[in-house]
This record gives sequence, structure tokens and C-alpha cells, in this order.
Amino acid sequence: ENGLDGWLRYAPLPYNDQKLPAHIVVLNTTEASPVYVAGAELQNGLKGIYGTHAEVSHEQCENSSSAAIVGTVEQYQIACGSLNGVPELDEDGFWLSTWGNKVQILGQNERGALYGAFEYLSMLAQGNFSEVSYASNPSAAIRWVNQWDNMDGSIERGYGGSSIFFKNGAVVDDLSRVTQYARLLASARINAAVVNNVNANATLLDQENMKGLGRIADALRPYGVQIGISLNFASPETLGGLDTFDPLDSSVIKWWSNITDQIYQRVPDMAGYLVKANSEGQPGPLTYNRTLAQGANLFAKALHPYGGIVMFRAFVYNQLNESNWKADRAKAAMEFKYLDGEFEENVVLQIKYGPIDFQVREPTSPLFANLFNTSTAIELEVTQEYLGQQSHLVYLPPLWKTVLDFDLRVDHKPSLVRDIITGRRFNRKLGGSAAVVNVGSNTTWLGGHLSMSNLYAYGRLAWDPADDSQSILQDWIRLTFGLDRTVLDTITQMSMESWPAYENYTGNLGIQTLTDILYTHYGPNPASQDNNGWGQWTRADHTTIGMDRTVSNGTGFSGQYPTEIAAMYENIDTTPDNLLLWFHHVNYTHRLHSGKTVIQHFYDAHYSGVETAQTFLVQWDSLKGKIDDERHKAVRRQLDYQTGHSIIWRDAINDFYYNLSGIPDALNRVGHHPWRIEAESMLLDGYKQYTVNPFETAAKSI
Ligand code: BDP
Repeated sequence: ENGLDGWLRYAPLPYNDQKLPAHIVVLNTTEASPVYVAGAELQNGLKGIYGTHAEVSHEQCENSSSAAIVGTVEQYQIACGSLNGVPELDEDGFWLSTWGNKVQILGQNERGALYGAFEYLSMLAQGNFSEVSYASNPSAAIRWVNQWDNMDGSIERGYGGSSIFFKNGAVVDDLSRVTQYARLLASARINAAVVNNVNANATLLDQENMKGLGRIADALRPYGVQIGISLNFASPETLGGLDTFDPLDSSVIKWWSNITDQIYQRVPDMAGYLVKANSEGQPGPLTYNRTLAQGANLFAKALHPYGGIVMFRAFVYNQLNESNWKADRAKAAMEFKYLDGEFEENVVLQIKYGPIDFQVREPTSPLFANLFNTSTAIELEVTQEYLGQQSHLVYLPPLWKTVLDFDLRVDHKPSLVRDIITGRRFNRKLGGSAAVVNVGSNTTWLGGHLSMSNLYAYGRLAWDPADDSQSILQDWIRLTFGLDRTVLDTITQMSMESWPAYENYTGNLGIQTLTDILYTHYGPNPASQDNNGWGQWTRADHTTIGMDRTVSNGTGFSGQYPTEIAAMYENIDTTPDNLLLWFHHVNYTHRLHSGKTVIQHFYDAHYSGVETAQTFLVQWDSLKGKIDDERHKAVRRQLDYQTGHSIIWRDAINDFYYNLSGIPDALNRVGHHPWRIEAESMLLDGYKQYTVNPFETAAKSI
């Protein structure tokens, strides 16, 4: 139980005399096809979970009462004749029906059939033998993951080891981990993976690496996962030797279409390109006074003949412009509003859930409400960059849901973000979700067993963003740790409490994650949040805190929302407490709706967040013996660390604001840490003293 199989362990369950298929009919004989793979998964699953051997046959239609049949609707019709009672399926959708041990799994396409097989296996692995008959269709066609893997094998913001794709500037020889990754992705119904960092290296496009991309695509294809790649806008110059990368220059256009042709020769089903342009130092069209739309369309046109799409990132800001007091990085993405309608049909704007950057709480990005003629996708982050980097338990779907379920009230009509990204609200054909995942070569993939619930849940929500965070979590727990009721209840409780706890001990009231903003994005560092181009948003001084983003008095950000939402955030009385400091600059003594002052809320929330986090270890310990030792020990180690690190967070933040405001804690806790063992009191070999800034983040004053 080293985590490698994730939630697809097919671990044995007691066999309760249930009727299981005695054989499996697979309607495709090509070994690398998803339908063939589905047959193998079904066979392995039945064997692993219930110890039964089901024979696989490919020859003919078999509708006997003890067979599971898997294929596409079309394959079924060819093999078995007419098909009754199955509704029209959408692309990637499937039909699943079970009567005792007669099982029918039919996909709209091969991929859908594989998803159906995984759905059936998920039922079996959860001991669920109910008779079902239903169709399941995706909410959107784009259900992608992004890997921020570099060519040298490192991963930007990855916490699970080195890349499974690249090493020393090239694609690795052994791609078996890539196929295993595809298996996990397919079971979560994710259909494409962008394999390299958005801060892209042009050498990905050299001849050797193109061959390598072909091999990666071959390793993913049996599971129905396509590849996408991130591009560096300046490649025609840096790799191609041209003297320009102007998107309107004919030699540049030719260069990109030639590159695109070459890639499609190696990867005929490539999903498309992902582009980060003119942001955080990356090159882009603005260098040549061309618009971002002109930049995106350059790629869209090259991809068009192949049916590929461009995911163009809306995360565009210039950190060098943002360091003055008036600027507000949150407003930067609205540039795209003025380009609405100028993008080719196969361009999708990939928009981070909040206007800043994957913070512990952000209001919904207003850009979702400002594009009516452009397709959009939401960008989420499974890798816990600002959220504890897999050393803290944080189950993320409840955070994602604050955005997916948010009603932006465009034109005073219901406008849930989840209906915007799926294309329903504004009648767009394309749309969906992308998540930065960053699995690595560690056997736990992400760097911790419990973090995998976020990957699983991401896929489920990309399929159906209206699904429920807790029930998705419980499926994952049963698949990952078995059916014990205490295990289920305990991990459910810990996970559901984890994001609120993390918010409480890191940054509350919408102040954002008070972490080191300059590079590591880890550990407390409230002082780094202001007076630089990346961050300038706590605006804390001796008497006040928060960023005024109102139209009347501040940066004007709140005016980017449709009228009803803008009015809510403009007014301090109607702004929810949990976003107060995002939108308003107030005295520390300002009273919240709860009746508490801002500063006392800070103090109390940090204590209560830590108290909750400290129960995680105790709760986990109660599961000893109910979970295999290997995983129990690994998770325990991490929760033990979190217990301590949450205290570091609490004391650093509370002390910092206590020193700044001079307002004592009503309960007289802040500044007194009787039980803490300071680093200075310990003897450690090989450590040096280092001056930490601000000093509150260190143990004592050094
Ligand atoms: C930030 C990350 C940085 C990424 C950037 C992005 O810190 O490493 O390059 O986002 O999304 O959150 O492009």
C-alpha cells in the first residue's frame, strides 16, 4: 500500500454470494484501445475485489444473463443488432445497466465505455450491488489537467518528486508511470493532460522531443487521455532562429503552422496548446503591440485543421507594474473583456477561480461574467501551492464550490459559474475545467496519500460541477481505505474540517493566505504581502488593515462585477465577513457581522484553526489497525508535522498583528506561548542560526 494505485486498488472485499459476471465480452480486439483496456480492468477488478476469474472474449455478441458486455453504442449495434432503451449519449458519455450479473456498459465513444467500466468497478469496490440503469454525460468537453513539469525533470510547484515525463532536457525512456497516471485520470474521467510547464521551454519542440511527445501520447492513449502542450511565445526566435516572434509576421505564422503539422504527424489526436503570454516575465504579443487575441488566434489558426484547441490563460499581469499603491493586480485580467468576440472559435480562456492566484479564499473572478462571445474554462489547483504544499491536510472541493456555485447575476439572471464554464449560460460550444495537478514520481503521486482526494474530486467535479463535495469524498475514502464505517466517518470529518481550519490559521476575513508571497509560498510571512509587485494587499498599518477595492474610494475592482454583485461588495454592510478585508480597508476595531472586532477575530480564528488541526492527529490515531500500517504511518507523520506547523502559523500571524496594532488579545493568549519549545532551546547538529524576517515568523527573535 504505497499509494501507487491511488483509488484503483481493487482491494479484496468479503464475497457475499453476490452474483458477479462470469465472463466479459469486449467489443474491440485492438489491444491499445480504451474498450480493450476496459475489459482488462474489469477482469482485474473482479479478480482483485472478489477473487473471481471472468473469462474475456472478443468474438461475438453475448447477451447471456451472466456476462458483462463493454463497448461503444456503435460497436454494440454492429455486433448485437438493435439496442433499446438507451438514450442518446453526449461525447464521452456512457450507459450503465446491471441486473444481477448481467451488465451492459456502453459508451458514446471508446473513452465513454472505459468511464462506464470504471463506474461499475467503483460500485463493486464499494460493495454496491444495486441494480442500476442510467446514462451519465459530461457537463463539458474540457476536463484537463496541467502539469507544470520542466524539461530538466523538476516540477514548478510540485511536491511529489521529480517529473514522470521529462529528465535532463528530454522525455524519459520508461513511461510506465505515465500509463499508470493515465489510468487514474481516466477513472476520474479526465480526458487530456498538458504535460509541460506553462512557463514553457521552447526546446520541447526540437526534433528529439517531438518524438518523445509521440511516445507520451502513445502511453496515455489506451486510457483515452490526449496530450496538450504549453508553448513559449518566443519560440520562433529562440528555437527557430527567426529575428521576430510577432504573431502577425508571415514567417512566424509559417513557423508555427509548420511546427503544428510536425506535432500532428507524431500525435494525430493532440488536444491542443496551452499558452501563458505576457505574464510574470513570459513573452507574448504585447511585445509587438499586438493584442492578446491576436496572439491566441495565431495558434488557433494553426490548430484549426486538426480540431485542436488553444487554452489561453487569463492570468495576465505584469508584476513590475503593480508595485504602486493605486494598482490592483486583481483588476488585470479584465483586459480580456475588451477582446470579447475577437477570439477564434477554438480558443478557450482559462481563468483562475479567483482574481489573484489560488488563495485560501478569493471572490469569484469577475471575468466569468464579462465574456459572452468567448469560451471559458475554470483553472483550479490540485497541487497545494499556497495551501500547505501537501504537508497540511486541505480537502479543496468546498473551496472550489464557493466559486463553481457562485451566482454572478449577469443581466439579473441566474448565472452560476458552473453554468458559465460549461457553456450553458452563454450558449458556448466549448468550455470546462483545467487543474494544475503536478504529480511526480513519488509513489503517492502528489506527496501525501490524503491529497489524492483532491485529484479524484477534481475529475468528478469537472464531469459534474453540481456534484456534492462530501459524497465525492466518501466514494474516494471507500475506494482508498475500504468500507469500515469508523474510517469513513473519521476521514470525512477531518477532510471536511480541513479547509476551514487552514483558512483560520493562515489568513482570514479575505486577507488571503498570509504566506511568503515572494517565492516559496510556504509558511507564514505577512510582511511579504505588501510593497512589491506580487503582493500589496493587506495594506496593514498600526490602526487599519485590508484593501479598499470599492469604486467609491478604492481601486474600483468591485465595479468589475455585474450590478447586483458589485453593489453587495461595494457596501461594507453587505460584504460577507469572510471577504471583508478583500474589499474594504478598516480599523482593527471594526465590528464584524458576528459582533467581534477584526483583530479579535484574527486572534480567535487562529486559535480555533489550530485547535481543529490538532484533532486531526488524534482522529487519525484512532484508526490505527483499521488502515494498513504503511499508509497509516505515512499520513501520521504528516499530520504530526501539521499539528506543529499550524502553531507556528498561529503565533507568527497573531504576534505580527499584535505588534503592529498594539491591541491585546481579550483572552490574553497572544504573545504568551508557555508550552512552546523554542528552537533555541534545542540542540541540533548541523544547523546554523539564521536571521528571519519578520522576526515573528521565527521561534523567538532570531
Ligand atoms: C503562480 C505560481 C507560479 C506560476 C504562476 C502561473 O506561483 O509558479 O507560474 O502562478 O500560474 O501561482 O502561471
